[in-house]
Amino acid sequence: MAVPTQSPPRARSDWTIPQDWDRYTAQEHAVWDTLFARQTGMLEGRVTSAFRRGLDVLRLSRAGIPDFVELSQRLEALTGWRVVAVPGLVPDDVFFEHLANRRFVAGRFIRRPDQLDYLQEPDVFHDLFGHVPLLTDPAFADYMQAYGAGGLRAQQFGALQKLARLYWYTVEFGLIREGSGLKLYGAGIVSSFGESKFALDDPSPNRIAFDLERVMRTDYRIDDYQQSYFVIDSFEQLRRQTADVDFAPVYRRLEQLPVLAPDAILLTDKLITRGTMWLTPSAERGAKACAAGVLLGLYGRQHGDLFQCAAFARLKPQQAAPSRPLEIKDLWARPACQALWTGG
Ligand code: HBI
Ligand code: FE
Repeated sequence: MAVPTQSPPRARSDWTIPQDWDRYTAQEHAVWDTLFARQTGMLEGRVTSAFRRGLDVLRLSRAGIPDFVELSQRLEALTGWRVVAVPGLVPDDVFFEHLANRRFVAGRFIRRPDQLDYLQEPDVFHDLFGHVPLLTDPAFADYMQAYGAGGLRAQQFGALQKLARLYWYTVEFGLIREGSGLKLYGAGIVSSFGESKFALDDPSPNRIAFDLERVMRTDYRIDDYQQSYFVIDSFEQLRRQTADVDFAPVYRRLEQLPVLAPDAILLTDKLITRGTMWLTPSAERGAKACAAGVLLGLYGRQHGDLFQCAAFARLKPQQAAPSRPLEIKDLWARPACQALWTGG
């Protein structure tokens, strides 16, 4: 989506705006509460312990949209980060400049009650609930600052795309090893009802041990659940690989190598789970997929996970399932679709 190049009329030159907390309506606070309750329920047992600690120490469970000033006081005492309000997406250099100075930019607005699951631009729920709890973790907090500083340098190398992939597959859609299993930490996952099930439980996506250069080469999807997730061992690992690291030689090396598709698997990958890719999004719509779409449409839900189900119906026929063609019950077996039955 296009990001305007000039700061909007009411914004300051760094694109920040007043949060105007007093101007949120009761309905807006209620949307936050609904999303918060649903998401914390879903994340039980799935999210990294650092995230849960963050929710606690920042008191994010209190009712209503948090006040950025008060939230920033708690956060600053812990890791030196603050949260500032912006009208929406901001240009890359503005974004990086804020991160490099330990300011996290958060959308002021909140989605409408009819948009609980589907949103194009990050709102205050995604930005605060998704991103801010982990900023209480010292290693992750350092990583985010290093990322901002790296972004400002990457622009000089024309390497922004590579760095954006790193952000995508860690900050937004990262998984982490914890105990004997995998846990969620990426903000795009933890703020999404459907993807917080999909990313951990679904047989479809690949789950691959994190490797910095591998990730910087890998394209990503912005319109659907990921086809590959990358798994870090610790936030310390992210900090080590980015703080005070000069990416220039990395960028030069990567220039020589082909970009990888989101579903690619390399011989050198440490695969944790090989995805079945039976839910490969694709522009092709087979007859079955249309039938599935009609059926889903008949079900009458116009929003949220229905979108995801409909998107999943866009399968490449040969990839639908190895032994038999896709059937409607395959779609209904999806966690996201089951939520439709249960009203989840
Ligand atoms: N603006 N508000 C906002 N939030 C972001 O996450 C964001 C942005 N502008 C640019 C940007 N992200 C990208 O540069 C990163 O995703 C790499
Ligand atoms: Fe985000």
